[in-house]
Amino acid sequence: YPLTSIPDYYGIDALLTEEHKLIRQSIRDWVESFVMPQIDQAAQNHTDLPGLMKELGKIGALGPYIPVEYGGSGLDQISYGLIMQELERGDSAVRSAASVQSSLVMFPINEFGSEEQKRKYLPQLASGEMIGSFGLTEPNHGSDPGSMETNFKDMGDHYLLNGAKMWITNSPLCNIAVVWAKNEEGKIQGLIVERGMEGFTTPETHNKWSLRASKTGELVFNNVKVPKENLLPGVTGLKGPLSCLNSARYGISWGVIGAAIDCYCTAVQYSKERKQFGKPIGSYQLQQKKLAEFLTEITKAQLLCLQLGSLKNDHKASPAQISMAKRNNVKMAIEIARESRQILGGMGIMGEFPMMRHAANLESVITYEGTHDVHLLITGMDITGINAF
Ligand code: TGC
Ligand code: FAD
Repeated sequence: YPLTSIPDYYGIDALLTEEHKLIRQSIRDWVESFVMPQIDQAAQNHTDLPGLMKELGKIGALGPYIPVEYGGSGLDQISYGLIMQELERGDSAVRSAASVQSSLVMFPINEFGSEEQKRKYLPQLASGEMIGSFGLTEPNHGSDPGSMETNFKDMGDHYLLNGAKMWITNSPLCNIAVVWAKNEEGKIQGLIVERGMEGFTTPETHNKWSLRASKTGELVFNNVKVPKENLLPGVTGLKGPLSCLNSARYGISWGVIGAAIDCYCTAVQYSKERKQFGKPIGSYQLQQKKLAEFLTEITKAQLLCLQLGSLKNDHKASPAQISMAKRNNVKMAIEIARESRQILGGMGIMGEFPMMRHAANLESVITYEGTHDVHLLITGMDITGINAF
C-alpha cells in the first residue's frame, strides 16, 4: 500500500504554505523509499535501521527549527510538525529518533548552552554524524522526575557525576547524552556527558514488544569526571528538562497523526477490496462506522495541531495546551491502530500490514513524554488550579 493519499477532509492544506507542502512531500518521499522497504523486518528482528541518523540529517529532519548558523534549517514549528507526522507515518521509532535528537538534545543545547557548546555539538547533531540521548527518567523516578537521585559534586576543576537513568532512547548508540542531575544544593542542572568518559556506560534494554526498531537503554554514571565546560549554563530547576519536553510533546502530537493516517489509508483500501458475503466489507455499516470515526478523529487532531503550531510559532503555546494535544492525539492514534486492525481480520496481525506495529509502538508513545494520565492531571491542574499529583 503506497503512501500516495493523505486525508485532508477539511481542506487544511489551504492553511499551509507552499514551503510546508514541499517539506512534507520530500519527507514523505524519503519515508517511502528508505523506511517502508525495511521497517517491518527491522521491527520483527528488533534492530534499528542502519545509518538512520545520517539519513535524517541529510533530509533536514534533525533540528529543523534550530538556527541555520548552528546547522539547523531555521524552519517554523508547523514545518517541524509536518516532518514528525511523515516520519511517524513510517514508524514511531523513526520519529522518536528525530524527536530525541531535535527536541531533547539540540533544543537544550541551543536554548541553555554556551556559545562554545552550540558550535561544538549542534552542527554534528544536525548532520546526524553525532547521536544524542536525553537522560531524565530514572529506575525509581519516572512521572516524578523532580525526585531524581542522579547527582554531581563540584570537585574544583571538574564535576563528579553519579547515578543512573533508565528507558533512554538511543542510549546504546549515543555519542553524547544530555543528563539532568542534582547539584550539591539539590537543584537540577543539565550536563553533556560524552561516550568514552571513564565510568559512563550505556547498557541496552532487550525484549521490548514496542518500538522494536528503536534502541533503548540505560545511562549509568559511576564517578564520571565531567569537565566544567560541559555544564549547560542557561537553566536551573525542573523547568530545564520540562521545556525540552514541551517541544518533544508538541512533535509527538503531530507525529501520531502520521501513524493514524497510515492505518486509516490501509483500512480504507482493504475494505474496498476485501469481499465477504458477496460484497466488499466496506459496504457494511459497521465497517463504515469505523472508517467514518477514524476520519473524524484524524481531522480533529489535524486542526488541534495546526492551531497549536500557530500558537507555538508566536511563542504562545502553554505547556498545558501541549499536554492536551499530546494526550488526545496519541489516544486517537492508538485507538485507530487497534480498530483498523480488526477491519483487516486475520490479515491485520501480519507484518505486511502496519497496524500491529503501529499499535505496539503507540503503547510506548502513550507512556513516554508524560503518561496519558499525567497529561490529564496537567489539564486538571490548569482548569482548577489544584495540583492532584
Ligand atoms: P512543578 O512543581 O509543577 O514544576 C516545577 C518547575 O517546572 C516548571 N514547569 C515547567 N516548565 C516548562 N515546561 C513545563 N511543561 C513545565 N511544567 C512545570 C514549573 O513552573 C516549576 O518552575 P519553578 O521555576 O517554579 O521551579 O513540578 P512537579 O514536580 O510537580 O512535576 C510536574 C509534572 C508531573 C507535570 C512533571 O514532572 C511531568 O511532566 N512529569 C512527566 C515526566 C515526563 O514527561 N518524562 C519524560 C521523560 S523524556 C521521554 O520520555 C523521552 S521519550 C523520547 C522519544 O523516544 O520520543
Ligand atoms: P511511573 O511513573 O511509575 O507510572 C506508572 C503508572 O502510574 C502510570 O500509569 C502513571 O500514569 C501512573 N501515575 C504516576 N504518578 C501518578 C499520579 N500522581 N497520579 C495518578 N497516576 C500516576 N525517558 C527519558 O528520560 N529519556 C528517554 O529518551 C526516554 N525514552 C523512552 C523510550 C521508551 C520506549 C519508553 C517506554 C520510555 C522512555 N522514557 C524516556 C521514559 C518515560 O518517559 C517514562 O516511562 C514515563 O515518564 C513514565 O515513567 P515510569 O515508566 O517510571 O512510570
